[in-house]
Amino acid sequence: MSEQQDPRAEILAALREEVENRPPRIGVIGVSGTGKSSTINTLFRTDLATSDTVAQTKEFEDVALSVRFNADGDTGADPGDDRPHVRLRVVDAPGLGEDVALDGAYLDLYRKNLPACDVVLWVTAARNRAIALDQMYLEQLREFHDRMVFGVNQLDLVEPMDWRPAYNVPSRAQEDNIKEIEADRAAHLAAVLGRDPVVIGYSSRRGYRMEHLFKAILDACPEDRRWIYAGLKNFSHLDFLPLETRNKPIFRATQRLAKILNAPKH
Ligand SMILES: Nc1nc2c(ncn2[C@@H]2O[C@H](COP(=O)(O)OP(=O)(O)O)[C@@H](O)[C@H]2O)c(=O)[nH]1
Ligand SMILES: [Mg+2]
Repeated sequence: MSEQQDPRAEILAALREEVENRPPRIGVIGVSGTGKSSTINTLFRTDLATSDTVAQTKEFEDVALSVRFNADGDTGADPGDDRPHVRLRVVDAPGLGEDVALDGAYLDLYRKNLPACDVVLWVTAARNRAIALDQMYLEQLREFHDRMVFGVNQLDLVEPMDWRPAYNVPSRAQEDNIKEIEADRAAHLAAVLGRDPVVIGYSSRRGYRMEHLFKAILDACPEDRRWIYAGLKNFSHLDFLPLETRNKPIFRATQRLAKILNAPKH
């Protein structure tokens, strides 16, 4: 069927136009140092400034991305190939709680910038159990509650800090603590939100559970804009793994085994 006769072509053109004019926009906010910029860098292979020591993000940084997901996890592919591109915008925010003198202005910036975001990811850090600061800020950002999902980052640092690098997963003991941490944060956040929040534990440094986080972000998009995100769903969990992990012999061997086991039987 030629493109002219195909009614789907017309619909696709309309969709394309809407995405061009108002691309999907994801806001990433939360307290300073939780790993907002790092999370964006891991999810989208961007190069936003992060810092081990002082607050680095001072302005809202609205980054236009053209993401090309790697279905096979191969980053060495020819950039001219025809894997699908997805356009979206990600907004990196300055962290709250950096200094009491800055919070008022930052909250104003949040209120100014967040209305343009379809989804807001609120990042917390797993080791920080003092959630009162987050609750206080959330009280002041009520109008955005319905589009928020919550990330608990830095799972690799959960006690007893015995991450299993060969498999890129937490130890059994960490796993138990992670469950408790997620349940605890969910309960404290629910008290402010008046509903059960979506809480996703992950590690941006390790590239662990980034695909869960990404799926939760897509699912949190308001109904009327959700279709715009449909094109973003064609990614593989391998897209979120750091190259370092993907290149580990044990990881490659596991991948090969999975391929053999999943191969169609004749
Ligand atoms: N161990 C660990 N450190 C992380 C993780 N994510 C971020 N960090 C570190 O946390 C610090 C603050 O990160 P940054 O992205 O600048 O935080 P932001 O202020 O929220 O943007 C940096 O030292 C990061 O390397 C993680 O998953 N695990
Ligand atoms: Mg930052």
